[in-house]
Amino acid sequence: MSRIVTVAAAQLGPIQKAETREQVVARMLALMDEAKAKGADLIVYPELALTTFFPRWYHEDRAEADAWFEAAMPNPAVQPLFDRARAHGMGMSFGYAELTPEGRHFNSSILVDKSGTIVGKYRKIHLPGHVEYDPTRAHQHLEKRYFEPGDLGFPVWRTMGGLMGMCICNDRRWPETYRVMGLQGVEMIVLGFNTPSVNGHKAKEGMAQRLFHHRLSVQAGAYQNSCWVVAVAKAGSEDGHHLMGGTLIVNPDGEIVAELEGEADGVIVHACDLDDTRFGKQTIFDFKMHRRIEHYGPITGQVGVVEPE
Ligand code: CDV
Repeated sequence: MSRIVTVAAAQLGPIQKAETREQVVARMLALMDEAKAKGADLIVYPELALTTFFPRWYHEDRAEADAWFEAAMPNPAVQPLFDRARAHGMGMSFGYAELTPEGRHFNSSILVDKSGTIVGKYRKIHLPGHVEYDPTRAHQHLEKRYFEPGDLGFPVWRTMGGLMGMCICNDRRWPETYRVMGLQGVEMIVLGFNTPSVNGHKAKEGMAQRLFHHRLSVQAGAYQNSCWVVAVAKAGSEDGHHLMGGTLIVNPDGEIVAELEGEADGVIVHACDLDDTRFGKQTIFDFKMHRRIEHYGPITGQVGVVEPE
């Protein structure tokens, strides 16, 4: 048997501060058309796809940052994405900054089915960075200032013929992210990222090592939970701040089956057979057979390290 989801990982090149939602959506539509021509039935865009990666900019008045947020989804600026995806019979996922009616702020992503209905929402749980301006850093990373941690857990949705999950950027580095979805049988995880090509704390950790850690995290998550992972970058220089690329698709054996070269807008497409997840889930990672939860208490019982006496 096979259950194919032909997925397009749609990388966005840099988005400058001055670019409007409408300009970005026009680029996303061009990628969607390219994905359709290549046979895709699901397209995945990056984290915070509609704007520049604004958490690098410090606003003393927190409310000023609300200009980067979407108060409704869909809204007039993004409606063309929903309309085109439905016309193409294509599912879609993208990240955006969410401002709720209650005034709460999240770094969110949505999953839209082929009829144009939002079937899933995820709010980023592992927020990197800091709250206050930090002069010791090469660049600011103020996600902890502008967002609160996600409050929806790591859900998995039965849609588009499979079991689909989402996470966002820094979440991909944490094994708990994948395992919580793995325990719901996830078959494909889609995620977007904005990863500065230099570590703000460690200048000598350059792009090669950053890309290595990215691949390592995603490949391990895919293999250890026997699922597909689609990881999509926003890349290139945004107003002088460089983001690495590394858009890729990983199979349930943890192998990279497609990877995009370069830092511009671009699409890679791969026919992912969701039934390829079965072998790993039924053998070495048959959780019911092999997990030993009596020894996993510290995973949920403590946050930091507790060293022995
Ligand atoms: N947007 C992110 O979450 N970026 C982080 C960086 C700051 C390390 C990442 O994990 O890629």
